This record gives sequence, structure tokens and C-alpha cells, in this order.
Amino acid sequence: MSILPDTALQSATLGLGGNIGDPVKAMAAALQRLDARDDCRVAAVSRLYRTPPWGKTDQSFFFNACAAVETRLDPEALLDVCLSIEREMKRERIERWGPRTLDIDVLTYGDVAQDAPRLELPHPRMTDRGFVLMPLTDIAPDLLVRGRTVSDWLGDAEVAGIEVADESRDWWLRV
Ligand code: PH2
Ligand code: MG
Ligand code: MG
Repeated sequence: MSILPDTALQSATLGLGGNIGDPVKAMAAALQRLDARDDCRVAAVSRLYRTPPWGKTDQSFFFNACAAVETRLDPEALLDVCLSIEREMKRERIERWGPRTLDIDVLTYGDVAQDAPRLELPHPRMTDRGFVLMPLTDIAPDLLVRGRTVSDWLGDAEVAGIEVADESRDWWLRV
């Protein structure tokens, strides 16, 4: 795993979600594990949202949240850490866009724009998903994504049915 020098601490944003088992507990545990690493610090966490399923609509509501992390990991290494946390939490995923216990997506990494096969940055579908943009606006409203701010993108997104499930920013420390 490649580690960047101390001077190259980067800010990345993550999207978390899940809709089977106890997704809130899984998301909280995932954030705690990330924060416990010495190459990642959880700098901000959004409120917790309850969101209607997007893409494949005949499944349970999701819980979603976003986090900002400061990290010395490069983008692919950060993705590997997220995927290994998903595995450690015994992620179950039945089909694409279908029910899952825990999903952690790397949304942005600094101002990196890349089309790499393993990791496209910014996340290719983040700008049309209310369940990403709403929590992301809590922590990074002015972040530029493909030339517009997150809160600008949110203004054009479908947000019907999205509700705040926990107003606090420390829900992930209490679960
Ligand atoms: N994730 C998906 C597909 N659909 N819908 C909601 N509301 N929240 C999600 O996190 C989600 C989804 C695939 O990653
Ligand atoms: Mg996803
Ligand atoms: Mg994913």
C-alpha cells in the first residue's frame, strides 16, 4: 500500500450507505475503523439520512451519510481500505444497485479527476444522486465537483422522500 509523505495530507470525501441488517451500526463501525488508522482521520461526518432506494426501487429504504477524511493514502489505497472494511464488516451484496449491508464509495479525492478503471474520480454518478448530495452538502457545500459546487448540484437533484434520521454529527460515535 503506498503512503504519501507527511506533507501530502489530502482531503477526500466518502459516501456510506446500507439497507439490510443494521446499516447504521455498520456505517458507524466503518467510520470508527477508518478514524482508528494512523493514515486516515475522519474530519467531518454529515447528519444521518433515511433515503428511498434509487436505481432499483423494490427494496428497503437506505440509510446514507457522507464523511470527509484527511489521509496520507493515495486514492487507490484509500479505496482498498474502504473495500477491506466492507469485507471485514461481512458485507453482503446480492446484485448491482440492490440490497447491501454496507457500501463505502470514494466520492472525491482532493481535486483529482481520473478515469481509471478501478476508481473513477469524482464518483461518476454522485452529481445526480440526492442521497449523496444531501449529506455531502452538510460537510462540503462549496466543494467543486465537475465545475459546480455540491450545493449547486443539490439544487437540481431529486430529493423527494429523503429525511434526516439523526440531526447530530456524532451519531457514528454513539452507535
Ligand atoms: N446505493 C446504491 C443503489 N441505490 N439508493 C439509496 N437510497 N442509497 C444508496 O446508498 C444506494 C441506492 C448502489 O450503491
Ligand atoms: Mg454505492
Ligand atoms: Mg460501492
